[in-house]
Amino acid sequence: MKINAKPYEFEFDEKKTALMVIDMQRDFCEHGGFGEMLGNDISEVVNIIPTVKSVIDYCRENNILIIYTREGHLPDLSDCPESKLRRSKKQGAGIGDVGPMGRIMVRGEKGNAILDELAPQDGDYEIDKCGKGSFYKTDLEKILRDNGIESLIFTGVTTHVCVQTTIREANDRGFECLMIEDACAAYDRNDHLASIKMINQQGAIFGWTTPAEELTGK
Ligand code: TIU
Repeated sequence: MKINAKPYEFEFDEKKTALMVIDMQRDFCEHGGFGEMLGNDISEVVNIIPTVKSVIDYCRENNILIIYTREGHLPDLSDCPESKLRRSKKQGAGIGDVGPMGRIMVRGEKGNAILDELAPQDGDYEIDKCGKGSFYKTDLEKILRDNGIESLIFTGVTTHVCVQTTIREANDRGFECLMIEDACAAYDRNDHLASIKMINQQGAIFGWTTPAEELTGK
């Protein structure tokens, strides 16, 4: 299949493609979550939820493998670098402390969960990660290789942090990456727009970008 994208058409085989839904968690998308506690306005992120849903629905209908990620830490915080812990506390959002949605950024807590309206279903993969990139200390690369995946479609938050870090990691591992522009968001729109420019420059240096309608037809 070929779709319009920047910097040129993106070609992929649905059977060798996976959809990545990056960190669409309460912690990044709802009031009282980690993202807001860090000092961000969540409105840009809230705005993309229906578009992310439309991309997920399209992928389900077309039997494209769906992989969800969640950023969070083990309850004993043994997978949280001291630097990340220290900086989170300095910002007033101490990882492991009790916040409005349970222990902040801890796996299994309310804030760590994927939004109800985008909930994973049987047959989807769910990956817990402790870093911004989805490959770091996870089974993601093995899952992709075992499923014969060559291309990745990206949705999620935040564009310039976890989405772009994962695209860079995937690109270095030889995957063809397509970022869905209006199904990704940063808290600051300028960071989002800058990320799009970084990804699709220099003849797809990290990958391609396109609006959701080019994929879903909606
Ligand atoms: N703070 C911010 O922009 N993002 C994160 O901390 N994590 C993700 O991007 N998921």
